[in-house]
Amino acid sequence: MVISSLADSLVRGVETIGDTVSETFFEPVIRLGVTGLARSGKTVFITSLVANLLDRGRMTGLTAQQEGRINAAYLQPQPDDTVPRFDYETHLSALTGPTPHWPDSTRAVSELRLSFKARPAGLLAGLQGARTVHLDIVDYPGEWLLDLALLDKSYEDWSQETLTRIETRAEAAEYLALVKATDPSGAHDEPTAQALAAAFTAYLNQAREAGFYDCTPGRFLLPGDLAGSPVLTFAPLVLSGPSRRKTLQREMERRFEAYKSQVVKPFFRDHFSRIDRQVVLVDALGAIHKGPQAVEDMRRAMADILSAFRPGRNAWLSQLLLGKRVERVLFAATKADHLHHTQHPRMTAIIEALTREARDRANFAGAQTAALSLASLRATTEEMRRHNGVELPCVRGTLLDSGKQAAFYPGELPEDPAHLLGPARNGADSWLDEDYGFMAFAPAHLTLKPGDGPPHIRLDRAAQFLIGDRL
Ligand SMILES: Nc1nc2c(ncn2[C@@H]2O[C@H](COP(=O)(O)OP(=O)(O)OP(=O)(O)O)[C@@H](O)[C@H]2O)c(=O)[nH]1
Ligand SMILES: [Mg+2]
Repeated sequence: MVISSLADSLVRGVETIGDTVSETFFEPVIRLGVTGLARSGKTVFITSLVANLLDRGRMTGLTAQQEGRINAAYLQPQPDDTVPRFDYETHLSALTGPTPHWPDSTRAVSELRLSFKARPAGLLAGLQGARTVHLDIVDYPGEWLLDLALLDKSYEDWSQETLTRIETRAEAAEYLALVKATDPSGAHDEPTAQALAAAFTAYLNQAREAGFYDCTPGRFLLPGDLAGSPVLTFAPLVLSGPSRRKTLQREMERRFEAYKSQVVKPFFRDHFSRIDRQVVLVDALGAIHKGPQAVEDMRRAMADILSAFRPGRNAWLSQLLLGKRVERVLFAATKADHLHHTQHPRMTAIIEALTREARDRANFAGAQTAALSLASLRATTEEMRRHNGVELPCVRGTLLDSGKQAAFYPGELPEDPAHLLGPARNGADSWLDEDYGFMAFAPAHLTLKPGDGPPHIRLDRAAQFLIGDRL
């Protein structure tokens, strides 16, 4: 334990020196992390952000663009040779091709480098010519941040906490029955371990479908090339004391520790520790549609995700970061094109309230935070429709299922976010006053003017907060 954290901080130390030297003498690099829970809109966000930074006609909210200081932007080979490249071209052609469709789910970390030639602002502008600034965008699943909490736990604590939490969930019934029939002090045999892990993974998948967000270990849902390996073949059991040699419990314990050291730690060391700016995407509308329990669960998951940005709580992580911290964190409610713009301020108030606790923590750690609602790719237009004598602010788009055009009114979000978050916290089963609809729209057919990126809502404001000060 001691040796490994020492080694980690050595690696980090060498890297820090490397970064500083190149930043001072050569070209500044901004590492932007993009995360969010599954389906929160990460891939669409990065694709549209990059397209709109390459063709900046719709980026007037980005000061450097408004001041005409960006001479050029272009894609470059990324610095990390072992991280998959973010497949920008494929995702863009899905969104903007002749038959527009949403990109496929992505299940791992990926990276893309975009470089700018920009003239500095203010006094330096007259003295210095254009300089190069690199933006390295790193896409990674938010579920991986939730795993940070595992580092402080023993297998025994984790088992007990997990089983208590899922006790009353219908989705867990099958798994819990299997646990009951399992003797952890029996001899380890692989088929039993595999059956347990498979049943636990099935529970996690169902729980996530049902709107629970506390679905860790994160890699069980997104195994990538670790699928089927021992490091993902463990599960929580009812334990009654320390493990003995060769038992199922001892082997599960060993694999849990291996998951921590060989899956969780490398992610924080190789990716998380190098991030300067972070955007956390939240599909708040999706959660509101699912109901109070999903909203409360999402609030908790956000607080947990954000504990990674207050590393003081975790000794291993603080040591790894050596005082380096994420400087800015943006919380963005995505898919705002599902709402008429008159409702956007309410959406933003909800995302602010939903992440309040988490934001207070990040502020405490010295990072600047902000919240906004955005649409990475606007798929709708707005219209007012008369219904039972009242004018309703609607959005119109192509329905994903049928391909038909439809106008849609999602329901009126409350002015005071507490009207949603209060019942959610108190365990309400359904919303009292409103039902919130959610409709999946297909991306619209686009004909872009030269110099314009895909249509969006407030993507330029997001970019300004995240990188504007460095351009
Ligand atoms: N209307 C609308 N829908 C969006 C927008 N962004 C994302 N979506 C919807 O959300 C879905 C998920 O978006 P992705 O960008 O693939 O989300 P992700 O976080 O990368 O998802 P995973 O890779 O599965 O974790 C898309 O398939 C769209 O249906 C948007 O700006 N507007
Ligand atoms: Mg994705």
